[in-house]
Amino acid sequence: MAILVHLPSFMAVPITALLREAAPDITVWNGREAAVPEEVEAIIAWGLKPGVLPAYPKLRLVCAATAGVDKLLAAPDLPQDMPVTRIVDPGQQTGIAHFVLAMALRHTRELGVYAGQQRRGEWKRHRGRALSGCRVGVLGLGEIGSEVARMFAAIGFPVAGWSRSPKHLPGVADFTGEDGLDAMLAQTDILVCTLPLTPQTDGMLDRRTLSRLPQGAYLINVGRGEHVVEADLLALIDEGHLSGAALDVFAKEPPAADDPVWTHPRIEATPHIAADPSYELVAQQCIENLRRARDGRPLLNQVDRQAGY
Ligand code: OXD
Repeated sequence: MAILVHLPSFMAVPITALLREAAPDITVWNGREAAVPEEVEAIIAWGLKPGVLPAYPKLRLVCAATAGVDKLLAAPDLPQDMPVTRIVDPGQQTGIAHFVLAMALRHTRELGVYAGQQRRGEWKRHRGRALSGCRVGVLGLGEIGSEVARMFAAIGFPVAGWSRSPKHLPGVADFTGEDGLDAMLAQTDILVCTLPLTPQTDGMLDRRTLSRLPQGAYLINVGRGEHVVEADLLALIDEGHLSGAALDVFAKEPPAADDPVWTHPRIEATPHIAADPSYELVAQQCIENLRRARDGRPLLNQVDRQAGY
């Protein structure tokens, strides 16, 4: 029984060590060079280039080391019946909600404006906006979006959420479907994207959608960069329709050196740091799922390949 860790080294090194410690009976290889292809039964990965999967004839399981599985599901040679699992980590959900809240409060309390003033030696007070008048709309009410919505509601923001089916979260107004999306956007001052990336949500935050937000609205994206049509977002900010955006994810990470997000005065860009999943949990879940797959038992956090998450 063997697991192949196929991840960038900053994740691969700790996860490999944790796997070895937790399951001395399982062989764990960090990187394809060392692995014996015929023995690999599970791969932990983030994305898979064409040609990787067919090299492992005994593969039973692909484990994402992350909450999002879009890069894995995009692998052209991922067999239709190959089980894929993802990470569901309450600690990561809380971390992402803290990050989103920090960005929202930075915006509502105009901390970016004060940082600029400090650099210019300028002492000028602005009237802040009451949280109760700042309406939040959360796109996607999965584990992460629900936690984000819950935290906003807990500190007094009016909160709405848009999801495939109504979630009935306390203190969160439900919106569903195309009409529901337009209705929610029309009453959203801070839009938070926590959606999974699927063919339906790819490019969803384009000029048409973002224009439905009221003048001065702000976007926080912790979903995927591909949700946002960046040129449309920047144009709407420059035209004054939107007040700015906090972007933690990008279609290309890192963005190209000449990407305007690096320097745009109304964009807060962070390098996909909202919150990582716990590496302990990644290792434990992969081991548990490999044992389950061998015994024919149901897997933990198996991805619905049709839905794409
Ligand atoms: C992700 C993650 O899916 O960090 O981006 O878990």
